[in-house]
Amino acid sequence: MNSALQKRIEKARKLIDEHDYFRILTHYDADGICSAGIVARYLLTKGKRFHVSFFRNVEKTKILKILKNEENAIITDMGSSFVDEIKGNIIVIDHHKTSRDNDEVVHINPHLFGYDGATDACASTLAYYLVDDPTLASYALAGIFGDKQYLNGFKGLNQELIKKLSLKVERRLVLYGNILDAIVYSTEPFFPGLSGRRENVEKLLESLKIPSSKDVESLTDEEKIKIGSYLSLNLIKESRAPSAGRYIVDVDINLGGSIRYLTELIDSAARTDNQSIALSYILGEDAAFEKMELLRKEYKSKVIKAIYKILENHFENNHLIYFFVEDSYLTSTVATIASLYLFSPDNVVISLYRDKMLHISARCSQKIGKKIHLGDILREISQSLGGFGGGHSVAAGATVPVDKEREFLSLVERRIEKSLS
Ligand SMILES: [Mn+2]
Repeated sequence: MNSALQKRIEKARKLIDEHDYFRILTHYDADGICSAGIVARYLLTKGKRFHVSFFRNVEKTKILKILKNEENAIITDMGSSFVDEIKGNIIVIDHHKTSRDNDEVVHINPHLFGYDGATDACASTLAYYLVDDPTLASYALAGIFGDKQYLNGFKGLNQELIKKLSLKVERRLVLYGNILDAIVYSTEPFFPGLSGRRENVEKLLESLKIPSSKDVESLTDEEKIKIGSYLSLNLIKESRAPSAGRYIVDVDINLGGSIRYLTELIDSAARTDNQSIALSYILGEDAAFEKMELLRKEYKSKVIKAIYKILENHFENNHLIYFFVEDSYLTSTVATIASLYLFSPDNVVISLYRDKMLHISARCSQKIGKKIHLGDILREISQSLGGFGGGHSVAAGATVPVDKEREFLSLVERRIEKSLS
């Protein structure tokens, strides 16, 4: 880590040492929960008090109002976009693209120090460097996995963290627990015809002579190869993402259990509006684990239902695929899954949800992300239509007035077409 960033982090530690109570404001997703949880746990061990609030969107007006009434605050996984509008005893730990900075608060963002916040560090990585407590490492990793920063290898501060903790990055079958449930509830990868189709999975296991009561961890090597190759074949044959088959074995880290699985649990709590259950687990409440497992099944069932609908019903243009979802929490999850596992990596995938506003979540492959910056595109277009948005090169979001739907889509289509042809 470079010394300028190190200095900022020390400044943040000093600010924490000087005060007894902090209001913590964070984004609601896995990286948001983990970064806030890491910081909260740190405060707890130092005998300090805190109050955590989760935000679905960066609701600037609401956040500024809260900050006005707080002496000390820590904002994680957001905040950089309005950092020049705040001052006081505030620590901002964010990794979203920015060039804004402000000496009147402690602003920790990798973009200001020569790192790329899309690949080199997420909020949880930075929170970990702040607390430097190996017992909290699994949550830093869950944040990294949650923000998909393991794709194409760990880089920057993420890689440094893994080295510092001497962790072994392995490749494994990305299924967990009971083999039958593992396939039935799998969304990453999503197995067309098997995910959400219990009877089909039962038949498959029977034909492969694998007892459906077995746990993935207790399968013999031969059984693992049998089921693994069947499933990757299923992906190659049934999915339109030719590379989807390779995801059946993927990167994981074993640190008191699979980090990928822990990430799914925290993410499911986040997306069923049970952020506090995941937070309580990070704070040491072991019983929350089982609750998260139930929430995972509940959430995965919803996601799977939505995916079958999308496969039947989506709109397709040259480099753009878009579809609607019926639950606002599904918008970004389903966009990610569709981009990785359902459609060709030559497409930009856009997931839409309508209420009083149109909520947009866009994803593309790293390959396309080298030619276009979805965050910039969505920010510019949404702002021109009276909305807001932004994000990373390969993952972004926006919100525009619902009557601007057609205009929004045609502007995005034109921008993408222009950049990719
Ligand atoms: Mn994040």
